Amino acid sequence: MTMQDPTETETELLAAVNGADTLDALEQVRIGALGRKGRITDLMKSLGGMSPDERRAAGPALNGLKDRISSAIDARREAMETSGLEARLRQEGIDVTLPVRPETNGSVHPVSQVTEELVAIFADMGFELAEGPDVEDDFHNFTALNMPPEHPARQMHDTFYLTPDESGAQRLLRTHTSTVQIRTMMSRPPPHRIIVPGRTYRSDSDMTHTPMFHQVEGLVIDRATHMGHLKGCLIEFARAFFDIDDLPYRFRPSYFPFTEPSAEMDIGCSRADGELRIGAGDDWLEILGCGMVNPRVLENCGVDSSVYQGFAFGVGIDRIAMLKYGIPDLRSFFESDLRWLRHYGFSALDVPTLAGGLAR
Ligand code: 2NM
Repeated sequence: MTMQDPTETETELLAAVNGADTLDALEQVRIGALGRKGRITDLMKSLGGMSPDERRAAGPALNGLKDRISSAIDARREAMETSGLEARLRQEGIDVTLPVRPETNGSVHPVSQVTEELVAIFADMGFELAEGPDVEDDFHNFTALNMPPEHPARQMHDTFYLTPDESGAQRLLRTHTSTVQIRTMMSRPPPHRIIVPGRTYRSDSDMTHTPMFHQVEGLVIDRATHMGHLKGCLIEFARAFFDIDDLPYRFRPSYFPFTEPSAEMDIGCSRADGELRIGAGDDWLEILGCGMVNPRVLENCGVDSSVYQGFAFGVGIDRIAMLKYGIPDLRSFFESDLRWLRHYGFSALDVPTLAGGLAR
């Protein structure tokens, strides 16, 4: 078998590569050159019948030929693919009026949803939203709230203490959002009508307690604010939140260092067959703590308690979210399980209404 001049073969093959004007035609050229019965493959096979000297001369030349043809085919293919894509992009439009795919939507966490509902209800009653830092000091979290260092109520809160700051002052994670009521009363004169949602922390962890939880606290201070205002406001809130006009309620005497008198508010429910039903039955369910702000707290904040008085309250957001939406386990709130979120989460379009229900 006589070997064709590799230079001639190369010229012919390159012409064929550059002459191919479809991907299919280019593939035929590739098979004709490098396939099992291709021209270059044949030339490679002929090396076997050569003398060692001939092979030493022809081998590298053939390998070079094979590489150059391979590269030329790849380059040609790439050029055709690119220009094909560009042609498609020129030709095809995008329909911007098509709806987005719904499965890419996230959902609103029940804590966020209920916070929005609470804020909407109190905003409608004229409350102003106030917020403050999670990392606090002893004064705002305890002392100003009538809990001096030796006060036994300080042990009621198992507090997370941080390393002291540069000045040596003790820092801690706030155990309630009342710190923001203190900051508000110290920063401007009465009257006050604020609602404070936020994260709170206690060193506590079991079925019904997580180390981080959420609270909404409210404060109303004016010249003649009294217990009747407290009751009217909180009854209105509970009925709006649970969306039950004749929701039964009762106020039970209680104790907090920062209020006097203090109370807890219960709403009517039934627990027949282990299922909790709110608004009917002969059982009671605690939903919040409240009271008339202790005059000592007002004085600690520079408010003249012979002129001003008022009430405050605190609601556990996670707890009433569980009650309203039938979520059984508190700890599931903070596990970030997407299946749980898809089940209990809300659409961003579920805007809370003042009646407590959802509008879409
Ligand atoms: C509660 C219950 C009762 C409360 C008191 C104050 C402040 F700062 F004005 F004194 N803020 N929040 C309060 C009163 C909180 O939570 C169960």
